[in-house]
Amino acid sequence: MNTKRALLSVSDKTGIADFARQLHDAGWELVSTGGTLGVLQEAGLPVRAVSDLTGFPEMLDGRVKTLHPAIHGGVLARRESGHLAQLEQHGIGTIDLVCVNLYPFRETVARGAPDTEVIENIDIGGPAMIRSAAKNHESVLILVDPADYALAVQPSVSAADRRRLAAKAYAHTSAYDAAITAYLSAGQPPQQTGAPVQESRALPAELAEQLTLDLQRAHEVRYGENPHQHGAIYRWGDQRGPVLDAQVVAGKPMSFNNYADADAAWALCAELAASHGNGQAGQVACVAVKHANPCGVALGSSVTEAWTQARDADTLSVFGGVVAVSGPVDLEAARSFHGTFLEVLIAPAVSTEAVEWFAAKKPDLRVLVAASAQAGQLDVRPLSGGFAVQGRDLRRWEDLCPEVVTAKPPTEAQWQDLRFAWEVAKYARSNAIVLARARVTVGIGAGAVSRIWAAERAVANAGAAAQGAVMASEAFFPFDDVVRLAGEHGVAAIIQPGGAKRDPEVIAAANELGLSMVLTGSRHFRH
Ligand code: 93A
Repeated sequence: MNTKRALLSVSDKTGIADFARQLHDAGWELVSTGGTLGVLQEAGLPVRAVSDLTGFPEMLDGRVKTLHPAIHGGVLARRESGHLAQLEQHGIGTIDLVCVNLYPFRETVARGAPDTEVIENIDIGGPAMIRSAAKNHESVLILVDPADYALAVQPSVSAADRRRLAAKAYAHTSAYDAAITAYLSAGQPPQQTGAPVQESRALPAELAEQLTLDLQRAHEVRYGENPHQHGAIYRWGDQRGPVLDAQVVAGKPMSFNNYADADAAWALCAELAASHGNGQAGQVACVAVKHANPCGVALGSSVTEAWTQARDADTLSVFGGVVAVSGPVDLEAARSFHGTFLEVLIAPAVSTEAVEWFAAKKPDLRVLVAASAQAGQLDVRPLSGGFAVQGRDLRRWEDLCPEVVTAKPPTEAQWQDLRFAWEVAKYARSNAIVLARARVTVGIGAGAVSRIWAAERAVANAGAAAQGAVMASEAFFPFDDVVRLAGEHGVAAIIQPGGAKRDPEVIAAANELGLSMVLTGSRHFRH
């Protein structure tokens, strides 16, 4: 059998010498570009220079190293007589493994390097090799991630793994090109004046790399949001999710809307549980969701108490809702769901007796045991022909420095409620106003196109319960109207980001009405 040939050309040299040694021990011939060659030679490994294969030196300050038929022919040739004969005619040998990582373009941008240096860090030869090898993945192994080195030294690599590595390779080059596109689209770089660079919130490389095109069908659903729409649930790469991987222990199969709502309910429930002691100190969280918005949220001393309070917070909206609880559901807790029509219940655990009770008494209710998985870090919104992507809103209460701006500060109990209401407001669609008291929501206005309407909805839901409650707003008040409405209904304290032009008027209104107001400096739109 012919000796297998591996081409190694990496900017990040971590682990490359060890990997090359394993390849060498397994009988591979090693070929490398200048810098990588030096590292391998220093490690005492026999390695050939790319220039030895191409008959050309690296030229144009390294801009042309591997861009040559001796390299791309060796990678791209089909392993069949026609192509192999052509290689032979030109004295080209096959290349069976390509291990490349690219010039550090994003890192160069991130450290504020001058434009000429950034442009020089646009890798051309590397992506070309990655794309060639990935195209010919049936015959060539393509490695862009040191985590896959171990797989490559196995005696044989399955067709499925080769294809997965190829998909990963194209995801790698497309993320790289996306970063170049973003840089160039931002226009002319600023003159190098030494002025401080404004902090950039562009999607960083670590997150962009999660934008793999590796998608797998995770669940079938009967249809999409409506019966005349198609639908399916997909998994991104090898990510797991608490709802995506939840176990359905009772009830009907999950629908498209059930997945979306259960995910929304669980995300808020998990944040509240983490923020308020997760079952210790008697704090169990319950979140009822309708159409991705919370409609009743409570902390309680048990699942039963948290659930009954969340239910009673808005007995109309909870009908047909999706409920998440942060504590295990036993038979007694299960019985407390009697009498309310729900679509989905999700919990970290459900006892056998509870499952049997649900199966007998509420056969349609989908009962889910959440998988112990972190929620993903990316938040994606569809656009026609593409999508908008951002890091998830991971800002927690501990990350804030809330500032009291009124003469009257909140009481200790009101602080607790402000924290709770702020957490709920983060998970409600904008414009969102949340009223809460004793860590139970008493009125929620969400998804309103004007902030005053969100506030009107919230106080109308609350009725008499607005008296003495606290209010949270996920974004600032452009006018003092919401504060005046809150005052009229007896709201005692307000938390909001602040930062509006009319903040002085808004604060003056709060002082005039004897309310407390806390500014967080942090907006939480959820559109
Ligand atoms: O300047 S390039 O775009 N031209 C090339 O022909 C080429 N071939 C490999 N950059 C090229 N590379 C890149 O060089 C690889 O993607 C890798 O990042 C780097 C490895 O160079 P060295 O081994 O000299 O450190």
